[in-house]
Amino acid sequence: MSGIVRDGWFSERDTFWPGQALSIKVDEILYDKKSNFQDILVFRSNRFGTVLVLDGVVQCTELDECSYQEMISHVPLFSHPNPRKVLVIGGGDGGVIREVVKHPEVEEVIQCEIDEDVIQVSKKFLPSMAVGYSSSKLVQHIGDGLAFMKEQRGQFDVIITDSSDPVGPAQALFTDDYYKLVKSALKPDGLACSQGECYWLHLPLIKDMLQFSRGLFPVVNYCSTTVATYPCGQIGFLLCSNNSVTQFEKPLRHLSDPKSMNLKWYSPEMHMKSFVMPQFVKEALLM
Ligand code: SPM
Repeated sequence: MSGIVRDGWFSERDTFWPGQALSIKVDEILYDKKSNFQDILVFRSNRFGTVLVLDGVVQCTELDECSYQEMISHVPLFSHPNPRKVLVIGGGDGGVIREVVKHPEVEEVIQCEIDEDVIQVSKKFLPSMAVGYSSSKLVQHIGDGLAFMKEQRGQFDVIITDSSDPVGPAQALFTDDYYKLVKSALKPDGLACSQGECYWLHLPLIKDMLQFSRGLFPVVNYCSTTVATYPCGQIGFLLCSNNSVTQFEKPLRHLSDPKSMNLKWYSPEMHMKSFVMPQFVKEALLM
């Protein structure tokens, strides 16, 4: 069972986090339709601003999206010495594109998003995220991320997979086969960052992903951020590099002027601290 709106409250109920549900008071439903791939719901909430929900699961809210979009983008980009060509798989709301194009080194961003309706809905209701879509650096493909990845070889400095959870359309993006494709789509010194789920809920899944990634890449790591409207308030990112000298925990380049990048969450300190894990996670993930 997925999220529902009842008596003016949205509840995020899902079998992926049994026995718990975040609820948000709905002030106005702005959009509620089924696309070819999923249910898309957008509502306005006094507490969190505009909220985007796919298949009953919160993807982003105006209040707390910064902690996710900035970390999934800037941790990998600041770990690369010269990220010129970037691929974003998913990220239909546009927030990751918004962050990636802030890097002057980035010359081209290719996005592959399966659901064009999410892009259109974001342009209409989430302009502060969709602003990235006006960048001249962006080349867009509408299609399946896995199929797109099969056609790429040794091209990208950085690949960011901004997916929903591994249920429905995004399931394939959490598999060994997908990471093999990521590896070969990267340049020999390229690196990747993917939505890496929550350690309170999905430790076995994260463990499995780390295990198969360690068999493919010389450098693998996991970092964490807090997102108030995600289950348990935590989500992680899986980082993999083809380059054996990559040290994800230490940003390679520093912001000359943090204000000019209009950052709300990311800083070099947040970058470094995001790799500090609780003891039970370190033990489970052999970090
Ligand atoms: N650009 C923002 C898209 C967000 N993609 C990740 C959404 C994850 C939502 N579920 C979190 C559940 C944690 N187990």
